[in-house]
Amino acid sequence: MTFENILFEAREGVARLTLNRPDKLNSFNGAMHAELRTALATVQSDKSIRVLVISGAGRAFCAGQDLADPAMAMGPMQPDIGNVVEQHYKPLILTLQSLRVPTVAMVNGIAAGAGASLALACDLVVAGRSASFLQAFSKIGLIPDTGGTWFLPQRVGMARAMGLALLADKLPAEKAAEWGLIWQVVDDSELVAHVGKLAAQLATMPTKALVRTRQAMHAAPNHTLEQQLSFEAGFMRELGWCHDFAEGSAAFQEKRAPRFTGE
Ligand code: T3D
Repeated sequence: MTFENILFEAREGVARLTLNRPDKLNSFNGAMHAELRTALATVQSDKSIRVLVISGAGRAFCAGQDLADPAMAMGPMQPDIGNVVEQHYKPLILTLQSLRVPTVAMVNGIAAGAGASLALACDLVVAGRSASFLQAFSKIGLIPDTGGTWFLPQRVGMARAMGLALLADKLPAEKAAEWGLIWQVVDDSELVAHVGKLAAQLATMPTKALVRTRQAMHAAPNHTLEQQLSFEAGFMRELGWCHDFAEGSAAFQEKRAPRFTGE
């Protein structure tokens, strides 16, 4: 599959999507959004894919919205930024959150604005030690969108979320891990190999169970404990009828490694 603003490849169960506008720090433009939709549709439909890794080309992960892209309704003649958010960023995040495979953000450099939100929308965020997270929005008179106001307080609590959002200071990767914003930080030189191993591991795991785990975790804040227990029971019922549960249980009894298929 050939794209102009992203790179996309799938091998051995691992799909790798790389934002590829390095001279613009991989900021989003309209064409990139269209290509992302196509790539994510492939991940959703290709059953051989068991995990998605998102990263950025060059020195950044993603600097958010391309502030110079005229097609994205910036400027006084087309001021409906809300429409851009509805048309591009909202579906991007909803698609990622409902994806049928686990997702990993490999944050190789700065993740700013909607780029930070993109990373936080992934199930696991692993950053290189020199990476950082920047809620750039208040610097240009906007709010943390692309799910930023949803992800931030859930991960780091209201006090830190407000500090990050209002003051728009860069949060270094190590501090982000310490605060629970992201899963892990590793040395820059080890990032690609580390995430490669992590992705290979996820690609052999019971995919449906991983995705139902994501869905259950995200549903929890809107449920009472009793509702959540019922919600969990529904997923357990479904998973109990799946191949991977039968295989996992059999492998345990037979004292061997399971061969999960994602089904
Ligand atoms: O339509 C809508 O707006 C709705 C959606 C909004 C969602 C959002 O994401 S709003 C937030 C948008 N993002 C930002 O405000 C971040 C802007 N960028 C920066 O603050 C800085 O570039 C960084 C802190 C991310 C990195 O700084 P630094 O010093 O490492 O790099 P730099 O020199 O600023 O940038 C390098 C190049 O990338 C530069 O181009 P040049 O001068 O070499 O030709 C710079 O203009 C370009 N670049 C960086 N970010 C963006 C960008 N170009 C377009 N859009 C960007 N967001």
